[in-house]
Amino acid sequence: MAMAGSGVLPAEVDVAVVGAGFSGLYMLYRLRGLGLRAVVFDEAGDVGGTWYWNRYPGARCDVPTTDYAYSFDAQLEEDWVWSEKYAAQPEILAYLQHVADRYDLRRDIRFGTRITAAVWDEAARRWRLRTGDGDEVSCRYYIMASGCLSLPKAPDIDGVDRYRGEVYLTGRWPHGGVDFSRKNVAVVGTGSSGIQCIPLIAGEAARLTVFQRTPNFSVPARNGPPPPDRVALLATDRAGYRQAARWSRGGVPRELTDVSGVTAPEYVRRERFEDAWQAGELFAILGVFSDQGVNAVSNSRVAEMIREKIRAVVSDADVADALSPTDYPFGTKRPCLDTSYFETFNLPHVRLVDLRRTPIVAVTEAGIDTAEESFEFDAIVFATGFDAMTGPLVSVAVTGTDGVTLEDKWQHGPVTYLGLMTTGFPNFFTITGPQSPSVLSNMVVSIEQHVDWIADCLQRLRAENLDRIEPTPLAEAGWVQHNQDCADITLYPRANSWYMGANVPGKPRVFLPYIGGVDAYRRACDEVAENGFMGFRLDGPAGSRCNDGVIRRLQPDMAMVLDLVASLGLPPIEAMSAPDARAFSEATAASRPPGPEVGEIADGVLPGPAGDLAYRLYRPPTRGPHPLIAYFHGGGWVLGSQDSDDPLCRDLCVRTGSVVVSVNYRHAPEDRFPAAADDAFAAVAWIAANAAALGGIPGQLTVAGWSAGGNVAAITCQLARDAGGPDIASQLLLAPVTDCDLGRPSYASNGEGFILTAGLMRWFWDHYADEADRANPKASPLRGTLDGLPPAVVVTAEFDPLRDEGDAYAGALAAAGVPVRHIRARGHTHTSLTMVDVVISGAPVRAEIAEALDSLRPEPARS
Ligand code: NA7
Repeated sequence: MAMAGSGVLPAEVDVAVVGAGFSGLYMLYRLRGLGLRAVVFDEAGDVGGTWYWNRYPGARCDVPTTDYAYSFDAQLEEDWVWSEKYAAQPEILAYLQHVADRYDLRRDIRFGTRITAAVWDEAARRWRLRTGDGDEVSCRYYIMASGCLSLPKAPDIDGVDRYRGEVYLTGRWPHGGVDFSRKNVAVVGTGSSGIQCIPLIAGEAARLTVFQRTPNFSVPARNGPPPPDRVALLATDRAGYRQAARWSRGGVPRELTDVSGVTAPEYVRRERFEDAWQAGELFAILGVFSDQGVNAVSNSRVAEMIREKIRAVVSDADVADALSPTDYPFGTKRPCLDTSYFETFNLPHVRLVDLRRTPIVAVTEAGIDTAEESFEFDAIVFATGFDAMTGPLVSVAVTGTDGVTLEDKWQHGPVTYLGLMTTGFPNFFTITGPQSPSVLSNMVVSIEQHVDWIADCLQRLRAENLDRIEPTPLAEAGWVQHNQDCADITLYPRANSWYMGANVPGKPRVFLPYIGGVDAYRRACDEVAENGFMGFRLDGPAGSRCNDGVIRRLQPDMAMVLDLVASLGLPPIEAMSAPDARAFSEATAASRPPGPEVGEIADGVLPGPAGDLAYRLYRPPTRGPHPLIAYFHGGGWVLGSQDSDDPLCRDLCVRTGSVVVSVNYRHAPEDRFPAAADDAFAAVAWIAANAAALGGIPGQLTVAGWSAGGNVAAITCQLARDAGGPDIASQLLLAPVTDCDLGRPSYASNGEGFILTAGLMRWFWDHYADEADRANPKASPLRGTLDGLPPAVVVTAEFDPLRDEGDAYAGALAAAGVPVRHIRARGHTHTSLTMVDVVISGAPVRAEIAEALDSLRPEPARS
């Protein structure tokens, strides 16, 4: 029998914690270990959190229980043996009760007590909490350990209160259980809770009607004894296994695949899928292909193979159809693990009502009315989900500095730093809060990480005689942006899921959890702590300090590419000879994704000043004539050719609806300055003269280039102006080399670690031009006269050594009266935008480039 904490509620404690589930129990354990005085509040009658409330038949975890367990005490792990691969609710609850007993935690927990309000008192530097009974407690630190899925969604169906029969909510199930035998039962909702309880209720009830609004993807759990391989791994190296979990993507050790669902042959796709299907694990089915979370084609292949499975099980084709999800990518709504879910619909007394065809009109006194039928039931089970992640936090009236409530601050979606704290609410922590990996990970691993981080933080504050911590607006805005960046490269925002807040009417549509991975997240939190709690303001008797900053500015996919490159330990290009460097860059190019399909690709040659120049032409699939783009590749005047920027040229062709003519030019060191610039000018003159024959609209010529190609493009525009032709309508300069001064700040900040290094740039310049020639505007166009040049789109990247000279060129063009669209690619590097279908976050920037080019075209030519 659960016991409320003994004695009177103390008026003052060091720390107050809300919630006595996995988070609250471990938090209390750590706080005690630090010698802090703590009290835990929980509305429930005992420990357990989620596992206290969700007692519906079939309730189980959906991460193997071997992994869904605390790792902080090896002896606890030794002593507790799980009976099943996916333990059922009573066993998980018993485990948490055992933990509470083992560490004597209950004496500091107030059960049956809800915290209704919390107000920050700046003068006292304390939180004042109020309970539902009207009691008050003051604490230095206030921690919400209230869970992500703990506040059931308020029933949003007309007439729910009118119904006279038995009503059950899966998230608030009666302790004595429910007897459905001989009853006519309805279940509303087919999320995890519905999918878990439906087969068991069907086994008991006389009749079962399932009301489904959105079909769900579900995989057979293949429950049974704990997987022997994992048990063996834990037995031989428990510590190593747990450490691997902490540094894994989802909180369960797993080898990541590099097999793409787009390019892998069908037999490989099927084999991988079948293995995952047999494994019966969420992370397996979510990781069949490396790109299924970000690429719609790859994703649709997994989705279709699951639909095949559903069709193979469900005997009625119409029912199979209704049970098959088709309108959101697989995984973007949380997939389920089931035991005989789809089979249940073959039973004669089970019926599926597809609410998309016949929506619920109202709940009546006797049952449920749909648009077509009136149903009567003895009992209705609502498995309609939760106000996820933010709901439990804003359900307490939390008032921070300046009298602002958390609900007000988060009215457009959660705003946090690391999902741990929020500006304006000092000393207030959330365990597995929004914008942390939380629900996308093995919760217990994420809980332990947060609890440990918070405990270590409180320990550091005490050691340094500080007692107030609050994130800065800069750090918080950076984290929110990073979360958004991570979500934006995935397919997740496409679904109406509870991850997006879309299940609760009126809730802002924002992706709630952090999707960058448990490993990446842990690294970020560790770095913050190691860098003097970067992004936090710390105050106390010892004074005040703040190392302000943004912990993650790079686009997340670019960061992954950089990590991969670093892990390969490649030799620097500048240590190679030019031929070796060329061979190396060709070899790397061979393995990249091809870029989008275009209408036609044709190779040709055009006359240059010192011989023919090869070109490759990309024609859009639409009817011509089209605007023309003369394009010059990157490669530091040393590397590359007409097809070395192939994916980018295809992308430019398709996005801008232009014929792209990518022209090769002579390379250094064989042909040094000004060979490249002379070739480019001659090529543009030839393209302009042959515009119609190439399928271009005469007078609609853009001169474009990336990097060194941007350099010769910019110079070509200057030469054409001076020569009185050819006629150039606009210029597109992507991360261009515009000046020989390598002393600009971006060389210092971005000169290492972002693929194009300062050393490599020096090597390029040395190959291309003598010192004496470098300041010549034919090498450094920033030093030329800029008035009278064609309108320009200049793109610079935040983490490019060439950023500042590109910025300077855009600024100087504008100052000279040239119309300029300057696009600053936030979080990107020199190479980001060329890495089509690898750095997915580059796509919106290329879309903006296409839009900018279009806006520079004369009116009639605009698309
Ligand atoms: P979910 O996954 O949010 O599922 C709720 C289900 O209830 C889902 O099928 C909803 O359809 C349905 N629903 C919600 N409101 C209505 C109304 N008004 N009418 C009809 N159907 C409705 O919650 P669960 O409890 O199953 O699972 C939550 C998480 O717990 C789970 O993901 C695991 O992480 C553990 P919808 O899809 O919104 O159309």
